Order: sequence, then structure tokens, then C-alpha cells
Amino acid sequence: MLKKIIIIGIVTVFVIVIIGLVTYDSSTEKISEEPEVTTGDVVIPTKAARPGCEDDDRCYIPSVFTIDSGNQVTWLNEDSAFHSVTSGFYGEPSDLFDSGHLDPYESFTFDFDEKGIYDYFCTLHPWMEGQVIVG
Ligand SMILES: [Cu+2]
Repeated sequence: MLKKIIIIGIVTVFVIVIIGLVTYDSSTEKISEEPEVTTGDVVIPTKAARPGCEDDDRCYIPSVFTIDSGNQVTWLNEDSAFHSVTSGFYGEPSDLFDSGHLDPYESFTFDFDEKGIYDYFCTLHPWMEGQVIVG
């Protein structure tokens, strides 16, 4: 009788360990399958919605981003406010690209195929300016 109980106990522990391993495996798989949306070449930092970030060029970080032609740039809004990434200058958009209003943690990607210096700004906060240099 005692032997039976010990065997049942061992089997039960064994089954629990296996179930634990299986669920652990599937949960880590799920995490790795999710697309990465938390990285950006250029980040819109917290508090960019308030004037002051332009004093040390930190409305977009980095405020000047250099790439080779044919590459893309991804902006990530890490602020809790809406922002945009819009080509040109405030009041003088160049109509090359416009992210529209980016929600917090939303990102925007644009392909730069031609060499040049591309200024951009935020339609909601005139003091927010950045530049992409395509070489
Ligand atoms: Cu903004």
C-alpha cells in the first residue's frame, strides 16, 4: 500500500514538472514571435511636448541622424503625448513625408532613396525640429 502511494506521488511530481516545462517553453516562444516595435533610430523623448527640448537639441534624439541612401529611418514616440514627423519646416511642410499624429509608442518609418539634407518638424509643437542627412 505504502509503495503504491510513493509511486503515485513520484508520478504526480513528474507530471507536474513536465507540464511546467511545456508551458514555460510555449510562453517563451510566444514572446519571441512578437514583432519588435520598441526600437527606433530616432526617439521622441518624454516632455518633448513642452518647450525647452530645443535648447539642447533633444526634441528628437538624435536631432541629426545620418544614413546612406537607400536606407530607412524609424521614429519612435516615447512620449505620452501625440507628435508627428513631418518633412520641411513649421508652416512650410515639404510634403515628402508626414507621419500624421503618432500615438504614444507608435512608430513611423520612411525610406530615403535620394541623397540630401531633410529637415523635419512636429506639426503639434513648433519648437520640435530634426534633420536626416542622407549621404
Ligand atoms: Cu510634438
